Amino acid sequence: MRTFFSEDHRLHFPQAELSGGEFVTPYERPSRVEYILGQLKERRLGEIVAPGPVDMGPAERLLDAGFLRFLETAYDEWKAAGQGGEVIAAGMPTRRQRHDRIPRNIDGKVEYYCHASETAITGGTWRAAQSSLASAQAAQREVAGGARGAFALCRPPGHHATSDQYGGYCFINNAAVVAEMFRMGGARRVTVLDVDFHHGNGTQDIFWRRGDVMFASIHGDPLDAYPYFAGYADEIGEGEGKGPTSTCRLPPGTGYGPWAEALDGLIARIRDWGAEALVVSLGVDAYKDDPISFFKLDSPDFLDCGRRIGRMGLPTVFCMEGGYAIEQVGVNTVNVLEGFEDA
Ligand code: SP5
Ligand code: ZN
Repeated sequence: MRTFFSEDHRLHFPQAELSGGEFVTPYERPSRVEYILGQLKERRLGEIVAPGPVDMGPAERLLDAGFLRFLETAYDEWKAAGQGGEVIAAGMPTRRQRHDRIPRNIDGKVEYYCHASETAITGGTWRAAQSSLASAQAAQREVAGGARGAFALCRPPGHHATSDQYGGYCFINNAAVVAEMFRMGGARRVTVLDVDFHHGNGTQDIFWRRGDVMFASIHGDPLDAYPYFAGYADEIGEGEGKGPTSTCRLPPGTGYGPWAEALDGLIARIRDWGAEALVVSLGVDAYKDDPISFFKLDSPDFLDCGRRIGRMGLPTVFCMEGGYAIEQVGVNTVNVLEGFEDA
């Protein structure tokens, strides 16, 4: 299968992530990509292609216009206000505060549009996020054109970004835009299957009231894991969206046995529901040595995971999400893709 990838991801590299009360080098860093590219080349998975220009049309259909405009201008406004560092939210609208007023002040706007302050915006973030989306879109076009699968090596990732908030290292929800593009292309039902360790709160939120896009996820129990305030069993969608949302939370220390059982459960639901296209939010932070996660998958397990996804027989776009055990992120990612191709 072919990989779509843009070097412009490098434009997003904040110096700081607030973690454990300290500023650390962000876990989500450019070198992650080098390990993935290394494995793709070594194992000859297929051609690596630069995407064409981003098409903001589908993103504008799905996401909030003010939010997109904010992402584009936040860093310049921050600088214009005389602030020297990277854009970091110091607070967020909380319980019983107003969510219906967008501040004029840049600090206020940042707080309004952010849901997790570990994520900083820099001068290159917007262009990097657009290049990440461009890769996802090129992969979607490849599959819509008849390929069985394609890999979007997206960076920054996307699944925590909602229609109007960034956070969790994510700015534009690539997987959600790909799902929307499959719909625009005529697929009647599309599933986003999220195997990243973290619950894809952004994707779930975007399709909350939609009956045509199903969100399915296996993730660390939000009682114990980020994003903490989403990913519980009673989150099943609303209105026309009530039903297809199907997620599974698992406790600290979960190994591949129960994880694969959960995956099979979701796969059965996706089949019964009648998805015609599949978008995989491919995070490999379920890996046993991931520094910010607590599942215990080993590298060969990712091959098996890929085979199970491949046996679904659906046209599939893989969008890269998380995975922070840097030296293994390439092996684990390409294992999923190779397993998919084997099936
Ligand atoms: C795409 C993705 O995988 N996003 C994950 C965002 C996780 N954000 C919270 C990270 C918390 C890191 N702090 C760990 C402290 C270790 N002692
Ligand atoms: Zn993750």
